Amino acid sequence: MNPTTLDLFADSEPEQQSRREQIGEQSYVLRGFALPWLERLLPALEAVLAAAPFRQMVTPGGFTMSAAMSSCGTWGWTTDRSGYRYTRHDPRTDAPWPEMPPVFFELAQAAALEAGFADFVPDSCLINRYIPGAKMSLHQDKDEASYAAPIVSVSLGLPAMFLFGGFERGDKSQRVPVFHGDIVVWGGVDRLRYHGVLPIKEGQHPRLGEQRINFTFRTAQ
Ligand code: MD3
Ligand code: FE
Repeated sequence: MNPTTLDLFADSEPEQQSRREQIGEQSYVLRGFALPWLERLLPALEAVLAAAPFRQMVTPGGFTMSAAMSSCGTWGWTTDRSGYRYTRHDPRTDAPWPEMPPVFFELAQAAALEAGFADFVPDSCLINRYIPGAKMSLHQDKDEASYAAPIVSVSLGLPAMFLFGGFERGDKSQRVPVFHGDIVVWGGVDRLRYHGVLPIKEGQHPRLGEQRINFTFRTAQ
């Protein structure tokens, strides 16, 4: 380890085995950050999904998204033929979205802090499920009322290749591999970058099976 590397870890909790990689001016990958939280995260995830199961949504253009989605927190992200929006209720059942489990909130806040964003208060967690072949095309996250807060993304299960683009669709993207337990945080000047996920490759994850699950925490309102 050189002195620069040591400085990088000077502020981190000693028990949190995590490496921080900077991928943009205000964007970081926190390798393995979610791993120590996993045994609390998974039961909480099961409870959310029991109340609001995964479903595949349709875009305004009429395409069925390959990733299946659910949400928890005050606001859930949905799309249908009439557009994209955050809603307080699950349109499948008309029930309020399940509350955000405390362990979700605490993990998102801890990861944001690790990336330099203090006081992150997410009010929305979109949960994406990818099976092999599923992908997410290049897009910007801009349905939120303000872009002041960062976005925190937790990856579980099968690995994925993120596309980390620029501020216009045609800008060159960098490819960032993400693995089980990694967290990506982006905000500030990087908040409106285009991004996407390449098709997930076949595989079996020892804990999650043949899928990738991603939590995307946002301050929607
Ligand atoms: C931000 N989800 O739900 S999040 C979404 O893995 C979404 O399910 C993806 O995009 C997923 O809106 C990716 C992580 C991510 C990756 C690359 C980015 C966020 C990024 C590049 C620039 C800005
Ligand atoms: Fe996105």
